[in-house]
Amino acid sequence: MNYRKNLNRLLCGVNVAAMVPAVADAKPADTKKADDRPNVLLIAIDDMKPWIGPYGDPIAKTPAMDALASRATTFNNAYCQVSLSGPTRSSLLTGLNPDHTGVWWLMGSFRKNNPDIVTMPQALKDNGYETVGVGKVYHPLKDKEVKDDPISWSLPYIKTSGSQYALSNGRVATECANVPDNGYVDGVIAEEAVKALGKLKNSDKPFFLGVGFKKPHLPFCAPKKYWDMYDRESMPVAEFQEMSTDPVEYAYHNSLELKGYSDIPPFESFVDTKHLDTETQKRLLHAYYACISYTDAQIGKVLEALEKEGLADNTIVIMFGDHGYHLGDHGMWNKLSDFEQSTHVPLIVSAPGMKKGVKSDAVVEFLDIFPTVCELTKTEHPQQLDGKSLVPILKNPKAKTKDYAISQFSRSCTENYTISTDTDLKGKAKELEEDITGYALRDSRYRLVEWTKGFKTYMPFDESKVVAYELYDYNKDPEERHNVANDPAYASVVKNLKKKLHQYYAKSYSSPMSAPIAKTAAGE
Ligand SMILES: [Ca+2]
Repeated sequence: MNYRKNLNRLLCGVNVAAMVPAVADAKPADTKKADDRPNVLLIAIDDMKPWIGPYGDPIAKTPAMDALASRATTFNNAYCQVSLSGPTRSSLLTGLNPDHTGVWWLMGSFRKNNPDIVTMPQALKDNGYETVGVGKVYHPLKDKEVKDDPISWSLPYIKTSGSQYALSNGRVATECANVPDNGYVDGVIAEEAVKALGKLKNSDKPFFLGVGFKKPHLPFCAPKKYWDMYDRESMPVAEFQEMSTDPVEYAYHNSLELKGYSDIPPFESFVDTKHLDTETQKRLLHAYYACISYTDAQIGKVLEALEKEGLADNTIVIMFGDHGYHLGDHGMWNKLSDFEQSTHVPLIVSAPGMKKGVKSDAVVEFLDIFPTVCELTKTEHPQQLDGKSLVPILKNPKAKTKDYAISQFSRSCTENYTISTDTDLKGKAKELEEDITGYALRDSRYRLVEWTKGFKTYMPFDESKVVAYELYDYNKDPEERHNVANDPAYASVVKNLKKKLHQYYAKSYSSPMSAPIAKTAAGE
C-alpha cells in the first residue's frame, strides 16, 4: 500500500484543517515534489448552453473550446440537476442531488442546511491539495459567513472587480462596447486565473483551481470585437415559440429575468413572449453568441497559461455551462425549467492518460463530476455521493454508466427565484407543502416529468402528491411540441419510466444525506 493511499485513508472524513501541518511535517522531505497527482482546473460558465463548436453549433466561433475538446471527451448528453445557478452549482460541487443539499432556489446555502457536507474542493484540500477559486464558482450568497464557502479553499478566494457594463445606458439586456477584454469582469477573472496558475506551479502540492466566468449570463455584454464575429441577420430565431399540445402549466414561466431590462419591449406572460419582435430576438441571439465568443477567448488565455507554465500534461480540465437556456423556444427566455433546452448542458473533460478528441453519447449528470475527480485524483469519497464516476467513459467513449439523468425544478422559483430572501432552509417545512416540483427523468429517447406538490425526495413518496405529467419523445419530437403523457400509444412508456423514477425517489430517500435536510426543513 503506498504512502498516498494510506494518507487518503487517514484523512477520509476527518476535518483536517488543524491536521495538515502535522501531516506535512510527517511527510518525508524528498517526497514532497514526488506528489504527482494531477491538478484540477474547473471552468464554470454561467448560463451557457451547448451552442459551441464542440457540440457542432454551425454559428458559434469558439476556437479555445474546440482546442480543449480536441484533447478531451465531449459529453453530448449531459444534464444539469436544476436549471438555476445556486441549486445546480450546489449540487455539482457537493456531488449531491438538490434534495440532499436542500438548495432549490437561488440563494440557498447547502452549508447552512447541513454543515457536515464536504465539497469537491474541500475534499481535495483535506487530501493535500492547494485549492483556490476566482470568479463565480459557487453562486455568490449575500451571507458573508457562507459566501464562496470559505472551508472549501486552502488559499484566500481571489477577489476580482469589474463592471457588468462598460457604458452608461442604464439596465440594458445587451451592450456592445469598444473596450478591451478587461473592460468587463470576465477579462479580469481570466487575468487573475493566469496569475494564479503562475503561483500554483511553484507549490509543492497539486492544485484545484476553480475559475468561474460570468457570461453569457444576462446582461449580454461583450467587447465589440466579439459582436463583429457574427452576422445578425443569420441569427437562428426559434422556430417553435408555443406551448406544447396538452400543456402542463407548471412547465412554463413568464421570462421574468429578461423582463427586468429597459431595452426589452414589454410582454405580459410567457405566451406573449412570442410577440418579442424578430429584431429584438435577433439582437438577443447575436449578443448571446458574442458573449460566448468573449468567454471562449478568456478560457483560451487560461488554457494557454496552463500550457506555458508546463502544467497542461498533468492537469484535469473540466469545463461546463452551469445549465441550459431558453432563447425563445416554447415562447420562453432564460432558464428555470425541466425542458431540454434548459437542462442539456455542455460538459467537456480532459484528463491525463484518457482519450482525446472523442465524443460520448452516454447520458450523464453533473453529479458525476465529483466522483470522477475523486477517482482521477485518488481521493476517497468523503460522503455518500449521488453520481457515478465518468472514468469508464473517459477511457472508452462507447461506455455507459447510467440509464438516465434526473433534473428537477421547483416552480416557486418563478416569481422571485426564492421562497424567502434569506439563505436558510431552516423551518421551511410549511412553505414547502405548497411547493410544486417537477422531477424529470431523461433517458436516451424520452423525458418523463412528474409534477408533485409538497414532495421532495428526502421524504417518502406518496402518489397523492402527483399533480401532472409530461412525456416527450425526442426521436420524433426534438422541440417538445407534443406532450404525449396522456397518449394511449405511450402508456407502457409512461408506466416504465414512472417505475424508474419512483425507484430513484426511494433510493434518494434512503440515502444518509436525506435525514439532515428533513431535520433542517422541520426546524430541528
Ligand atoms: Ca447560471
